Amino acid sequence: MSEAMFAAVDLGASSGRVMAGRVGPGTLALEEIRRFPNRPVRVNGTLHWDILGLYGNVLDGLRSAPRGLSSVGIDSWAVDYGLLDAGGALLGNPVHYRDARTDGVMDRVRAELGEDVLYQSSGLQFLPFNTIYQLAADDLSRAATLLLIPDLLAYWLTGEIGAERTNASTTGLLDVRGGTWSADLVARLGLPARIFPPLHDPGADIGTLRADVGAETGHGALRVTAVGSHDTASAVAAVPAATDRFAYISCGTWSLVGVELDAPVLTEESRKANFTNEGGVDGTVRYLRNVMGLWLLQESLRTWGEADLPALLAAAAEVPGLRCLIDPDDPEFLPPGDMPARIAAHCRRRGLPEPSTRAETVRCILDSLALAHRATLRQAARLSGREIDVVHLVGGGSRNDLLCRLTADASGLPVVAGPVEATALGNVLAQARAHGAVADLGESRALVAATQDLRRYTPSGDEARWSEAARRIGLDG
Ligand code: ADP
Ligand code: LRH
Repeated sequence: MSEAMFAAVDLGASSGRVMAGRVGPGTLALEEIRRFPNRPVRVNGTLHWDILGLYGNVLDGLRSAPRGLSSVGIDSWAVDYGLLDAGGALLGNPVHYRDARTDGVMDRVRAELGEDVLYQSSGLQFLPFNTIYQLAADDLSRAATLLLIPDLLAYWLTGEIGAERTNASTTGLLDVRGGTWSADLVARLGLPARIFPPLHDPGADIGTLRADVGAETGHGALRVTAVGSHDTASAVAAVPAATDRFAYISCGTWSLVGVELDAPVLTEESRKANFTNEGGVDGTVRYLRNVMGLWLLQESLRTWGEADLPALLAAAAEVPGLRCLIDPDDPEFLPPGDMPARIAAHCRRRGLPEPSTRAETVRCILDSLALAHRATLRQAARLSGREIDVVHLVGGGSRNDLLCRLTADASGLPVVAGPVEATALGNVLAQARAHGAVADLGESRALVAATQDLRRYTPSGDEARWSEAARRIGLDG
């Protein structure tokens, strides 16, 4: 197999990038073409994504990408969408999943349809921002088509309409067993069936760039290939695991903590633990739970107007550990706002010590995330029956040496950190497979393991101390 080059558009909740990936026998190399912040904008009280700004950056990135690409693939954060009218025009700017429009909606829908009906149908964890609850809060009267964010960008690039399955699995409206839109849930919720586009899998050929886009970017009739368009699906596809006895933490704005399975787990215990069965590449199941993640740190930095993350992390490493602790998954931390003040108030309410400096706040966040990682890894293993020998921590959070070390110590499991750009790699590898440059998921992962920078953390063996801390905040897993 000869070498080929692909472009990956990867839009995370905190930043986006366009990468060029070279793939061939023994070769997997990423080059960053363009990186840009992803800043939500509040307009008339509603929190939106700046979707045209993001699309403009994608076009700029493609313009700067090397010629000779075999194709381009797009992934982004999950659940959010744009609506098109009958003429194909975007109806309003997509709303951010952290907007308050879904307040109370999940509880109403759960009461009307029943938790068990929803879980047995979609296998999805209950998060207030799942697409299903956003649609229940939206005005769909003029909507002809619903497109999740990567599908919307693919539509603008190619003119083709469709829904990629891994991301569709985060809507709450995809049948977890059949992989088709759940006509039953759609009908019960009174949603218009017309808006749900035809589904396709990673590897599908979406189409070629529209002539005007080809001319503007200088890439002529470049093909757009479907990838695991849910960023977490692409990240998990690029985990450098050698066997199936692994867990992953896709660690960025969120920590997505779980295992990869062949079949969903839909037990009552799983539903109560709020574990999700999302779609992975090759029909795999991403059995995981959302942990609030580095959002807590991102929002703290934003509140402080602080830019020097490495210095802050170095200071946090000097702070005595496991003193100030929070439950990072408390819903009070979900919306944007003054995170350090919320963290202090959370501790105060529970009669726990409050962090008083920036370094103590950061240490509190990282210790608490490590405890949540520990609890979720244990639950994932117990609920799925999967034995775990190693934890692969990938994404931007894998650059955080302290968090990786604390996660190994807390979980008592070895942590392999990296790659940082697992999502973009998974995106490139899905395209490489579709174009015959890589054989399968196993070969993709072996290529990642052989070519990317990885660090290994061995647990300290201080189990009793972590167990005691976990009990203190009710995160014993
Ligand atoms: P997302 O895809 O959700 O936008 P990323 O995977 O890009 O998230 O990860 C972003 C996170 O990576 C940031 O919130 C930050 O905590 C972490 N990060 C980025 N750079 C560094 C660094 N130099 N050291 C430690 N952590 C870092
Ligand atoms: C991570 C992610 C996660 C979803 C959330 C909305 O970027 O896609 O998997 O739960 O964003």
